[in-house]
Amino acid sequence: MTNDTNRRAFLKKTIQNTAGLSLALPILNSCQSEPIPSNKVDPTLPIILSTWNNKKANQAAWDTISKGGTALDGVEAGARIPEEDPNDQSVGYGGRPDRDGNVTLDACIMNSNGDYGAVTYLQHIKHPVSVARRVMEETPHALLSGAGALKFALEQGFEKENLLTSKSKQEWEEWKKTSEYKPKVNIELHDTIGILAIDKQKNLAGACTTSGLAYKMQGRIGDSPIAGAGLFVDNEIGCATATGMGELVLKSVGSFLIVELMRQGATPAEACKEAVMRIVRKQNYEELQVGYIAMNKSGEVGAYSLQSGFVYAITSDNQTRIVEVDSYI
Ligand code: SD4
Repeated sequence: MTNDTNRRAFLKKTIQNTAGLSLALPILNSCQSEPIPSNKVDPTLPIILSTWNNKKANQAAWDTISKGGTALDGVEAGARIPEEDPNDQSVGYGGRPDRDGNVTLDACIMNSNGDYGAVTYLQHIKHPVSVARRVMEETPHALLSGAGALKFALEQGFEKENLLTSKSKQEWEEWKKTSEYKPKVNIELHDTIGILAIDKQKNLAGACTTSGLAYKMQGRIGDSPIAGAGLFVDNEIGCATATGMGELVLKSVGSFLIVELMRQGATPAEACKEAVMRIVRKQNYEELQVGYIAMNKSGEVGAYSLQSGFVYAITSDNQTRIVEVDSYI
């Protein structure tokens, strides 16, 4: 056996032992894959996919892309909807604070060129997704955090606002009476938005924005603003995004894993399921939720979650449906 043959045999065996799905062989050819040409207009597009029941966000993304916007414009427009909704207590304005009463926001965005911009621990700015886009487009950096992110946002003309609504403040004050912290499946009323789009030119983009876990420790950052964890877009292959307990997603680099599994030939649904199964096999997930959604370059979509109760919103042909997602438990 040559060295190369040995390496291939080893890789094949290792992948089969760890993946649990029959997705192994195409990885051996991945170095030879050609970029898929992406300049033909496809009349069945755009398609918008987002976590949870984010119908209004999908509609905003659809409207933006239908009027000639790019997939990137669409996901930004979509993500801004829950960010400005005071009743959405997982995102932007109205988000639940950390245990010290600070509303701290995490967001990121990726375009079809593989560019990425993000903010973490951003306070006082209603639209972190738009600041993330400015980081991507206007700075030599990819991620700005805390005071620096706020300074940059203000320099860019974003307005400083109070994001703690009286409803979220009241709930936090109630919580402080016991200060018991135990994240639990779906009771956090997750509605963090991860939003993916493919436009008529078959270009992909994604965004993810959140106020993170309610009553988290001060300084805690979740998966949502981290490339490869809460979001990943590879315009040759597909895109994926996550919601739920960010620590589980961070430790398994879930969205990157999903895109790479799709590169190896998995469908979006198979890839999401395998990313959840990695958590099941390696982490302590009891009572915690993680949900993934994904879309490939052909506009095929899929999803899977750790626990039941996860839904996604899909918009195509100007119609939005809410779809219940299969789960491990
Ligand atoms: C986080 N993944 O900060 C986010 C929370 C979330 O719906 O998705 N909530 O861990």
